[in-house]
Amino acid sequence: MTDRNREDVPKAEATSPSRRDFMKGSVAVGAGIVGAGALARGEDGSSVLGRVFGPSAAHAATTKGELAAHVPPGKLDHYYGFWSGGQSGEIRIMGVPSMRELKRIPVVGRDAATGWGRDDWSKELLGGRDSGDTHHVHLSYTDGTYDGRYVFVNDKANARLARVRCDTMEVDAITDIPNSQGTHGIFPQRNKTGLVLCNAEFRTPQPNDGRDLDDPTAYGAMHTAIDGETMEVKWQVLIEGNLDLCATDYQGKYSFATCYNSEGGTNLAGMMASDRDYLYVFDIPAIERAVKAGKTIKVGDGSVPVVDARGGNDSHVQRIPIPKSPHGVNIDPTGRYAVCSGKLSPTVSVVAIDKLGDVFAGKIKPRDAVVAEPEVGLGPLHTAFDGRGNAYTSIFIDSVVTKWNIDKAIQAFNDESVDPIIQKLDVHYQIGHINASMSETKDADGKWLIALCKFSKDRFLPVGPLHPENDQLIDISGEEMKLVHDGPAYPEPHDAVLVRRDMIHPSKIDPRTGPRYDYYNKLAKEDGVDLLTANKVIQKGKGRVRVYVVSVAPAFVLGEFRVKTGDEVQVIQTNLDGVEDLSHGFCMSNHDVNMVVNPRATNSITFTAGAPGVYWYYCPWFCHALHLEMRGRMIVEA
Ligand code: K7E
Ligand code: CUA
Repeated sequence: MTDRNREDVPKAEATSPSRRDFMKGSVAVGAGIVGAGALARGEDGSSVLGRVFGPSAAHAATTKGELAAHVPPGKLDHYYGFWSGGQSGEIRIMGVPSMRELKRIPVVGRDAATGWGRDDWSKELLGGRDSGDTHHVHLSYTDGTYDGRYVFVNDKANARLARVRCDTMEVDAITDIPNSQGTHGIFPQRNKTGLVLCNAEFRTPQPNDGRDLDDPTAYGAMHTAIDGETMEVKWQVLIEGNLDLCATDYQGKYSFATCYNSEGGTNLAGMMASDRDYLYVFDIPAIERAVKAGKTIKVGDGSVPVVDARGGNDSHVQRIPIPKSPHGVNIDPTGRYAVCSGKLSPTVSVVAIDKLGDVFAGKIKPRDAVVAEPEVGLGPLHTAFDGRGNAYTSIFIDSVVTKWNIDKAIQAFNDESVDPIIQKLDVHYQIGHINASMSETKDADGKWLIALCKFSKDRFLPVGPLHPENDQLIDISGEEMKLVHDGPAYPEPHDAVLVRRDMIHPSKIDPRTGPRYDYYNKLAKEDGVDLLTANKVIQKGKGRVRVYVVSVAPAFVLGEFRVKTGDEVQVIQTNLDGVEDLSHGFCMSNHDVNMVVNPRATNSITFTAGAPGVYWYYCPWFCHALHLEMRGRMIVEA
């Protein structure tokens, strides 16, 4: 096989002011092969629903190759689904296949229910920025599969990486990423809890200190490595193009980034000008050698070593040409292939990872690492895998999922008589991300697929101009994909992973470990109190007061406390109930103060005491038959 640089990739041509029409037009012009009419239509989700919502136990095969999505009352799901929450700044935990929403984890936004973003500890973590945009959730790995320790998620809005502990399902670290805007794709290394790689989607002046304002050719973007254990930024690689989705191999050697704007354009037409963009391949050991040898530059405050890899292929970075404006990059469960979705090309490009050594060594051209390029439909975005050699690509413009076979696609690259496409299934509508059970691990099990659709249109009761998203569940256990469930979601999940339930071990009461308790133990030490017994008011001077309170259902042990009007009051509450599901909380009437305190947890919140008078504080979480009686008085003196 020689160079397969195909010339059949279309030129961008604006045919309509609407973005979707625009994309469709631009892709169809040159490709002219895959039209909506050629697609398999008429999959009837409702008939499948009728069959699977029988009395059978969850997950049991009903008939050959068919799974039950109905989880009867009292039965548990077989998978944890971790969904990003987009503009809500959350992570959501779903039960799969029931699609029951089990929990929302506030990450980078405020949450009125729990007080996240308002209580002292979370405010400390958030550093004053309490909105965000979470897109990509990935769990930490050991030996190519989930190790059940952490969940990582990006905040695109504020260039941050957050980490959630899997025992408490609470955020324990948030790292600001320097020299970056639009932190988008992230992926942890898969051989061990090592680095988490983070892509900056937006090119900016480097450093962004007022220089090069009107010279976009001088802009660049960072591929950043953060230590998944310490959450420290270790190094960055500066690249000329933008960096979109991210992936890692299974060995800890390479990380990947798609680039949809190799042109360096600052407007739509400029970003779509070329027929080819790139998959960037980063050689992590080579980058780390350069960092160690001091072959780095200073950008900004110079606190992070930066390898400058702009301009051309070298020992740190290789650029694999991919048609056109690629978006997703996903690694198959064998670890052999990186699948890049063309977005503005109707193709996905399959890159053989075992050829990358020869690419870096200069023995073959970068493009020679592409071993297949099947046409999957208009607007391919992301790909999932079933562990049986099949791939499932989300097709945004056509609103379908295309199932195709990887080996056949490789054969078809040299033999046009081979058709790798197995099935196209309608989804509703405009699918973005897609993922399959355990798809991102070596344990991909090919049972369930979730399709995160960006538009729900007519699928649910109308609820005003802001529609729910539609997260659809698809059974992929058999030859044919079968749609089994529509799941309305509050905007806007971007990505999700489905994790076998035996891999996650949440604690039922707070283990009282980690940085939250470093924070509270420090305060207690300073005041000479024990958090588990302290019920007292401590004057800190300058109008500052700390109030320690312990709660045991159904009472605050401290039934009243006195402060002066205008005092800065910090209430530090510890819940002594070590009973599963027995959360208390603290709400101060008419003070905009409300937080949860989970079993055996400590939490605190700070506010300014209002005008002189009596204010009742109460426990807002239903905890006991005498829950309503769980209250006390703050007496504010003049
Ligand atoms: Cu919505 Cu992964 Cu941010 Cu694709 S991204 S669709
Ligand atoms: Cu404690 Cu309600």
